[in-house]
Amino acid sequence: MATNPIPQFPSDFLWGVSTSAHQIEGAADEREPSVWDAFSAESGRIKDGSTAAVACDHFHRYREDVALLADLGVGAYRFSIAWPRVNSPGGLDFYDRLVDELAAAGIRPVPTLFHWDLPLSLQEAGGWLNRDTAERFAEYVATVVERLGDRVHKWITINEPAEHTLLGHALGTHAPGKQMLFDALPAAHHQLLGHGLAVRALRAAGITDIGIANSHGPTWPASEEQADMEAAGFYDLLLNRLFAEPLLLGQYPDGLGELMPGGSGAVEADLKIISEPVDWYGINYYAPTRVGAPQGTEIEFGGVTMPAELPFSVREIEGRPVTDFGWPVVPEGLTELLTTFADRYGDRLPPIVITENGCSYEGIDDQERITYLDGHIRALHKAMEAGVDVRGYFVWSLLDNFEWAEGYARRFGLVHVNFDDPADPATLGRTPKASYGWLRDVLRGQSRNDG
Ligand code: GBH
Repeated sequence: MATNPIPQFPSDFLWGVSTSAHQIEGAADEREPSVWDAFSAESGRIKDGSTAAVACDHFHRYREDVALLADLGVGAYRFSIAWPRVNSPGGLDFYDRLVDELAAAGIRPVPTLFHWDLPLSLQEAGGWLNRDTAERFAEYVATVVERLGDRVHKWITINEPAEHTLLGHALGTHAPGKQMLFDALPAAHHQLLGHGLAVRALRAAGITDIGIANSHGPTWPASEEQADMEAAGFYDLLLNRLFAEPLLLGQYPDGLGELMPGGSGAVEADLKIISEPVDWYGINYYAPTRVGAPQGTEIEFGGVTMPAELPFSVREIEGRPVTDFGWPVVPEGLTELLTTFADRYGDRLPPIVITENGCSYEGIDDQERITYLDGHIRALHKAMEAGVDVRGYFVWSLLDNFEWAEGYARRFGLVHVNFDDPADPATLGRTPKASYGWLRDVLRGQSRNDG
């Protein structure tokens, strides 16, 4: 366990925790269905056969959860707004109440407008493979900001379009369960377009604090052999550059634009929208990925099966502790990622916020989570000392929750949620873990300027 105090961060540094709507809210019968409801209902999709129909029942217990945030001492709370709920009568009322509750506790709300739970009706019209979804997204964003924009100043457009493309559309292990491999690229383009249109809708409503939450990580080649280096470069292209460069540079890297719908002319015009400046750039970091040349076989990795025909193969990072999910614990990967981004994009890179970082471990006395967070917060500080402009850090997650295809089997929370026995009155009871107390002490140790 860590004993040295965490170094001091700037007094206006934003400390927070993150969640997402589908993973915690429950109350599925009080909103339209989403792609995740349909996906979870198919047998074999979710490892423990569960659904998020009730999840943490945050929809009904949000006051208790805000009290946990207040006691933790975070300055900000990142949650997501469920588009299928906003589509339902009175759906925005819930977020209205949540935002007021947060304000009363002095916690800054940071909503994400899309965290993977697309309304099923839009999926039936083609979902993110259909360009129209980007336009519908912007209309929905305009409705939300009209209602909440007087009290919510910091916004996130979309969460991890890379993972939603890869897992949801290329490999099919997440909703909407498409296995299209490289034919999934239009889903990436339309999410990026939706992001750009959302930025415009938020600007039109006077919002001046806008970011995105992109999944990024260093890609480590399996060896220095040419075939491994090329495969790793390609993985870096897909995970990092494909999503950073249209936003930051207004262009797709390495000819990927030609694979996007409408041909290069249409893509050129869209890139003007996609590269609408953001005020900060959000990064979700979990671990680096070691990548080598294809091995001609299917590979099981980090809970995902990768087909043999991919032009790369993901390899194990050896000699590291791994989380319950099997992801390696590599804090210095965060320093490397941030300094690499600063080198690559220079002046084009806005200030960064770490919008997610965390790990899955069992148990309430979660010393491994403390070690993980301690290491990553120090690694972040190191990047800042090296000159990278980072303005905030959000832990994934406040609560144990519905971890997508893993169901309730993976616990990322600072707070334990009792999912075990539906007959027990203590079901869904919240118990702060050791890491919660640890983080509270870390936050108390930071000099604060809450202005
Ligand atoms: C995020 O996705 C999501 O935004 C969030 O909803 C989710 O609950 C949370 O993370 C935890 O999963 O096998 O070592 O190569 C994270 C996407 C994809 C990041 C898999 C780590 C594999 C690491 N993750 N990736 S490794």
